Amino acid sequence: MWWSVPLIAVLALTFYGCPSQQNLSGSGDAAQKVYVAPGEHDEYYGMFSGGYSGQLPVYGLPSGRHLYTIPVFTQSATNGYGYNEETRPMLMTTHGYVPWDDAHHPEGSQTDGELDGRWVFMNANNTPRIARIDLTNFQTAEIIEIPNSAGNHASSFVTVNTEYVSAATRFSIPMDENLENMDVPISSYAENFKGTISFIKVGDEGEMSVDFQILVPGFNYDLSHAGKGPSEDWAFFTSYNSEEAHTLLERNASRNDKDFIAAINWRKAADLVADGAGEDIPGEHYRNYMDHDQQLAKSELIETVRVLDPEEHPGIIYYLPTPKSPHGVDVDPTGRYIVAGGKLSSVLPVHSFEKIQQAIENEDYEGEIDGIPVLNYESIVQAEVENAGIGTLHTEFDGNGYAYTTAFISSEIVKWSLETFEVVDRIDTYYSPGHLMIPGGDTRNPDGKYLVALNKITKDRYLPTGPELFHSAQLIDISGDKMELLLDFPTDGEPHYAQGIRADLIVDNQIRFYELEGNNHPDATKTESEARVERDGNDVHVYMTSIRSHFTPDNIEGVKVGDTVYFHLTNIEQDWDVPHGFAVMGAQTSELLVMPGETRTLEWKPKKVGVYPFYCTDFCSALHQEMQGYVRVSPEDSDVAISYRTGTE
Ligand code: K7E
Ligand code: CUA
Repeated sequence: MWWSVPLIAVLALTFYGCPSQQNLSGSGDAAQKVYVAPGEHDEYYGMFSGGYSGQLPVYGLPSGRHLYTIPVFTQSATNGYGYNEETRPMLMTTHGYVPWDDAHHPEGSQTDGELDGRWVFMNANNTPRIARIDLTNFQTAEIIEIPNSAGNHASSFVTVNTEYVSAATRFSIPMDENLENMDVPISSYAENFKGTISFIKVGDEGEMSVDFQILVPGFNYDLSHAGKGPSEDWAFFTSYNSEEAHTLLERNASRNDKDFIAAINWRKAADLVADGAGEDIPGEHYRNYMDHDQQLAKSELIETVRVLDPEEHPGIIYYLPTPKSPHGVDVDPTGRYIVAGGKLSSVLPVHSFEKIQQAIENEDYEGEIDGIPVLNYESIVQAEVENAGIGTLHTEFDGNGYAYTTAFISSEIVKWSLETFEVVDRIDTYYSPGHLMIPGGDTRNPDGKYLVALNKITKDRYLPTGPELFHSAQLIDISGDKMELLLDFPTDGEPHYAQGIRADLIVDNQIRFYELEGNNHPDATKTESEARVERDGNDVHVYMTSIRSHFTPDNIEGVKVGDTVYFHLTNIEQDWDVPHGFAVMGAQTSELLVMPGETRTLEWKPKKVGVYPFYCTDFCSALHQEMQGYVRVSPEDSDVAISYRTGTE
């Protein structure tokens, strides 16, 4: 019970009212370093993945303030994302409407290898997808499904100028052009299961398209990072299960001493595809995007995908042998070193990009798998970092010549030198870190000031909340020789990775409200005089406006049991931070929360005769409680005609 020591220490200290003294040498000093006075702003936005919440919670750093949660792969009752008619298409997939996913790796867009504050990409692991989040309004702008993939884990990492976002299968699956041939025994894994590594092209406005996929052997592909500097035309993907086991992977996929990092020359592959190389195969997938003009999401179905077979295109992919079931793969700021997380390895292997190029040139291969040359380990490894902790997973960099690696089992962060490859410092974390984040820590130019450990196990860190606990994030000062723990705060959902983005890259581009004039939603109501209710068979459309502190109309009659009512609410305010909400009794979705200048639609099917109140859910003015109305619902065969009004008897 490795955690029992700190647990006992904490229980002992609790008596003295001082539960978290571990590693806090000067706690007054630490408090000073994270104190952001009321009314002052944080230095960084921390975009933490919400893991199985499917969302992207945003924290201020260094304070740890929870600023906002961006709904991405999961419906959000807070603002109606995925519930209202405008945003539902965002969650459309070839499996139908999928209102939940498991979010993993947020990654900021880059220009010239540095964060540029335009977008954050994030992958869905369960039903393979990549989202693009717009940082001008902190909303999900686009979600693309990844075909021929299962478990989109090695995702969504960007190339130096955001030319591409990557994706790779975690679970290999049967692949065949003919759907019937996908129905194979699981025991035929080794012959029938294949993996794909996908490159999703990002256009100037951010629009995503699956440009090509590279067919790879049926291993499990785990994580990725693109190169930079000398390696900027390359991307690296770890794999495990080179044993191609299909049951009890815990044992059966841990047999080989080494698995592989796939090194892909994406530039070369992209050039080949641009010249017409590869083959279009079936690969149905949805692309869902917000139409900015109409402020509503649209879906399009794409039927095929371009695939490159490495046997036919030598030079696009090489395997780098790497001990042993590696997890993370990280490229240092100079682009010279590729660090693998050796989750079952006693050393942390560091490959040299220069040596990789040399080995390719010399055809220094130790074998070949399905047309993919396997480079000689001894020829490409620069160093094996010793004593880097047990269960090493992920590495980030400070830009000052040091790397920081999380060790899950020994529950620590280990700092080591990129010159001597020796460990120079270590700090305990509470407990079992997975990812870690340094603002800009995976770019060409990290801000080596803070590090956040994203811990998987929380145990005794906070007041207990029953069996389920939030995860714990720990902010560590890395500006000096010794790491110092500053702050510890809970995070909503499991933070697999995060991005720290300098606030000044984002704040100046913020949208404060949508211009009513530019709202081209087909059901928008821009003035109260245009507000109306229309019957169309059994559908009733309510074209409604909101402004402090009333709805127009607020009395509606003529609705009947059996009708479907669509409330199209336009918030006609033109001011920052004045949303209005809308809820009606018996609605089977969430409320609407409508931003100024925006139109949102709630579907409602009243089941019983009666008079139903509706109200604004967001306390918008002193007279917010007065912001309400009624819908009269008559029997199915009633002859009450549609009528509506506000402020008249
Ligand atoms: Cu990036 Cu958490 Cu998805 Cu490692 S994985 S921890
Ligand atoms: Cu509008 Cu409360």
